[in-house]
Amino acid sequence: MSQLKEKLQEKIQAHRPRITRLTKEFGSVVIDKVDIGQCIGGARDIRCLVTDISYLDPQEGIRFRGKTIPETFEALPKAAGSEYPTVESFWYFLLTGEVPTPDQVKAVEAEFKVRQQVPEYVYTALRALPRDSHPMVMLSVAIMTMQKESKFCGFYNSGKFNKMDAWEYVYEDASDIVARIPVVAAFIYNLKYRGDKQVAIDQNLDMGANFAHMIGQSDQYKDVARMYFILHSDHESGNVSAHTTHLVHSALSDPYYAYAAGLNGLAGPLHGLANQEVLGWIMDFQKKLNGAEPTKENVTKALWDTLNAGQVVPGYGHAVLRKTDPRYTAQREFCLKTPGLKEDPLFKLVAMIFETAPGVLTEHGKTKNPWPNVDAQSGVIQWYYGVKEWDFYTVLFGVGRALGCMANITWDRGLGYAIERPKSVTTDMLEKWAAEG
Ligand code: NMX
Ligand code: MLT
Repeated sequence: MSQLKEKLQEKIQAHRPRITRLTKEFGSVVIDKVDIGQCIGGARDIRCLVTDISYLDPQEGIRFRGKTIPETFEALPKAAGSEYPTVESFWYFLLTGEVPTPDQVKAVEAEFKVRQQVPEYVYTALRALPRDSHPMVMLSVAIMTMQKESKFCGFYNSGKFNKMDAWEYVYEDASDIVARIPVVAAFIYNLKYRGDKQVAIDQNLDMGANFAHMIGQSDQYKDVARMYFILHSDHESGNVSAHTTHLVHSALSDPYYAYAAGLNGLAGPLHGLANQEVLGWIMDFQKKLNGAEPTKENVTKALWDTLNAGQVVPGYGHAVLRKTDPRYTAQREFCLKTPGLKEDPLFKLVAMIFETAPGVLTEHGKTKNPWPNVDAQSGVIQWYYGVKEWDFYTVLFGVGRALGCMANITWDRGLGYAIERPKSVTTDMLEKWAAEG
C-alpha cells in the first residue's frame, strides 16, 4: 500500500465513528428548511450535502481543507525552482487534509508516473471521432473509454464486494484518472490543434510541468498549469460537476462513469464552459471595435447590448459567492506580477470589464452577485501564453476538477454515503401548500 493510501486509510477509519454517531444519535436534528422558491429555483442554498474537502463561504470564497487559496499556496511544498506547489502535493493535501512533507510529495509523483500511462485504445478512440468534435466531448469519451480499466467495477463483480473496503478500489481508479487526465488532455490538444503532433511524457517532470511540456509550452507555463489545476479543483459539493460526479457514484457507478458524467455537466455554458464564453465575448467585442481603443464607455455599451439581448455576461455572477471570486483574484495577481502579461491588451481589457461590469450588472438589477467568478480571468492567461484555442479552456478546467471530484468520491465510499435520492413533488402539491400558507 502506498504511503498516501495508508495515510488515507488511517484518516477514513478515524472519521467513520463521527458519521456513525451523527447518523445514529443526531439523525433527526434539523439543519435547514425548504421553501417553494428553492424547490423551483435549483435547490439554491439548501444544506443537504456533506464534504470535508472544501467549503465555500459566500463572502470569503473557497477554503480547501480549511485553508484559503493564499494559505494553501503558502503551506504546500513547492515544485523545484517555483513558488507554486506541485499538483501532486495538492492531491495529497485534498485527500488527507495534511500538508505533505517533500518526501511524501515525491512518493505521490512516483506513483503518478506509474499510473499515468494511458492505454493505446483511448487514443484510437479519440482519433476515430470527427476532428471538429468539441474537446469536452473528446475528454468525456476518453474517460468513458477507460471504464474497462475500473478496479472498483472489478471489485464489485468479484463476488467479494463489501462496503468497508470499497473505498480502496475507488482510490485506485481516482488516482489513475487524476494521473492520466492531463496526459489525455495534452493528446486532445495536440490532436485537434497541432496536427496530431504528439509529445511523449517526460518522466522527470511533475504533473503541471509535464502538461506544459506535452502541449509544447514554455517553462513559464509550468506554473500556469500548476496554478490553474489547483485553483479549479474543488468548489464544495453543490456545483454541477462535483454534484453530478457524487450523484452518479452514489449508485455505485465506478469513478469513470461518474467523472464522465461530471465532465458533461462542466461542459454547460452556465458552468465550466463560461471560460470559453468569456473569450468569445471579448473577441466579438474587439471585432465590433474595429481597431478602436476599448474605453469604459464602449465596454459599458457592449455589456448593455449583451444584457438587452437577454444573454448573461459570462464570467460574472455566482450561485453561492457574493463577492469577487478569490480564484479570480489569484489569477489577476498572477497577471499583475508577470512582466508582459500585465501590459497585455487583453489583460487590460479584462481589467476594464472588472471595473465596469459590476456597476452595470447592479444597475441591471437581476443578478444577486455582480462580481467576477473564476472564468472571467482564466482565458486571458491561456491566451497570453499562446493557448488561443478557447474551446479547449473547459478541458483545462476538467483536468483540475478531477482532483476535487475524485477526492470527494473516495471519501464518499470511505464513509459509506448512501445512494442520493431526493424527493420530488408536483405543481398541484406546491399550489396546495401555497394556498395553505
Ligand atoms: N449576466 C446577466 N444576468 C445574470 C448574470 C450575469 N452574469 N448572472 C445572473 N444573472 C441573472 C440570472 O440569469 C437570473 O435571471 P432570471 O431571473 O431572468 O432567470 C437572475 O440574474 C438571478 O440569478 P442569480 O440568482 O444571481 O444567479 P444563479 O444562482 O441563478 O446563477 C450563474 C448563477 C453563475 C449561473 C449566473 O450568475 C450566470 O449565468 N453567470 C454567467 C455564466 C457564468 O459565468 N458561469 C460560470 C460560473 C462559475 N463556473 O465556472 O461554473
Ligand atoms: C465551480 O467552480 O464549480 C463554479 O464556481 C460553480 C459553482 O461553484 O457553483
